[in-house]
Amino acid sequence: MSYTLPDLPFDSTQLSPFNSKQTFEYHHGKHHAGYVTKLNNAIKNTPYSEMNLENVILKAYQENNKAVFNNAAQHFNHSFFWNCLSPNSKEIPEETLDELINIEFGSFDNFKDKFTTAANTLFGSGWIWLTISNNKLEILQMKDADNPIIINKTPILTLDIWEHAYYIDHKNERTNFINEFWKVINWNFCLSNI
Ligand code: MN3
Repeated sequence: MSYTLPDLPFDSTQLSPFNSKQTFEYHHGKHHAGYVTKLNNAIKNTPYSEMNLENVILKAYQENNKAVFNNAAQHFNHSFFWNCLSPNSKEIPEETLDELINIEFGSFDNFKDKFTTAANTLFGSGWIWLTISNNKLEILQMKDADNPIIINKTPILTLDIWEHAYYIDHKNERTNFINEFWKVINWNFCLSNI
């Protein structure tokens, strides 16, 4: 099988000042598209082309096949990230997710502080993930293309901390990008991952 670039699940003009239309033109239209093209080239005529994306990520990670792993994981990570964003964000999550956050972190504000600190302190490029495993939530800092699939945890929410995610709009001010992220989270999507 070959992969295609998914459409953004929102109007790219509606998420400013978190990210502008121009950022999405590059981040989705160039970076994400590039990962999809390189992934298709890397798996062509190999056993990877017969697997689903999660199995490609796991097997390539186990085999230390960096060309396949990096592009497969980045395709998954970006597709997941777009789904985490919405111009119609509610302030806090609902139902089960709200309950699990309170159990694990004490309060939503405490969770927000911990996730924000993880995002601010990640050195270099990577992703911040909220994951669930055995009904327990966890915030993870992961480098480069790494994601929770490689450690058998289920992703709920992610934030892209590569500079290409924020440099056009926020330059070196990663903190501003992270602060704006809290205003555009699609909590319904997050809840659907539990
Ligand atoms: Mn990115």
